[in-house]
Amino acid sequence: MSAMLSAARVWWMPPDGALHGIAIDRLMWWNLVALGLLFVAAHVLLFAAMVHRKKAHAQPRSSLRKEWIGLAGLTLMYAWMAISAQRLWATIRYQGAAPGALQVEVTGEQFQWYFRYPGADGVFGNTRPDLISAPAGNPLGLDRTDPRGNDDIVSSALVLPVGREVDLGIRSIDVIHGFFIPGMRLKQNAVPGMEMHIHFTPIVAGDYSILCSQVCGLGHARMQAHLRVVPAGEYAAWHASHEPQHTSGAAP
Ligand SMILES: [Cu+2]
Repeated sequence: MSAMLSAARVWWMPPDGALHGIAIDRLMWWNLVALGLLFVAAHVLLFAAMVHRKKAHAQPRSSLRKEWIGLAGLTLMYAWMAISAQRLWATIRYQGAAPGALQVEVTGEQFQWYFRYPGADGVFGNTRPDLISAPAGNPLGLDRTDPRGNDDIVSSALVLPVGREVDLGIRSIDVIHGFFIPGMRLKQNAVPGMEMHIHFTPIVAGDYSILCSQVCGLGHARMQAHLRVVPAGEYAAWHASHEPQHTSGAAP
């Protein structure tokens, strides 16, 4: 029933804003249609078997042939589901981002997301765990003695230009969080000690919710942020207007 309601788009995900999301939505829709039809067919067969049970006993050979046909059909269907899903996953996840993709570092912390952009040099500066201090204005532990990091921008909102590929490096500084943007069909765990990369291209300007999909503590439910997908000019102006992270009080 839920498969049929989903396939009819009565219950569906929020509108897709990412390029790769079109293929994900299409695959999910075909899977739900196939499962919905299978559900109906299974019940029709069950009912028919109850009604015609004596007749079936009288024709064992033809019934056996029908079973093999059904079994072969099911095998083909499940093989198609597995192969098409694996191929889609491979195209999205097994290839890295293009060299010109916009680099953004995402950091999860109980209970907030931080987004770091490199400055004009396009390079992130060093971070050091011993420098992490949110009260001092340095929640990511930026090393301000590193000249490459002087122009890094840290934001609590993710702002991206429409139509440009983005390479996100996802990290956590405490527990496992789940970086989740339903409107971009993106989900990736943030694991302490690792940097996981996912890439995507937002193609529809607008506002999208960013959630945490792993129960990460008492404030998990309020671990939310916003993604704003804006025209390229607006993004450039936003980036230029941001003060680089020079907070004299937090320098070592
Ligand atoms: Cu979390």
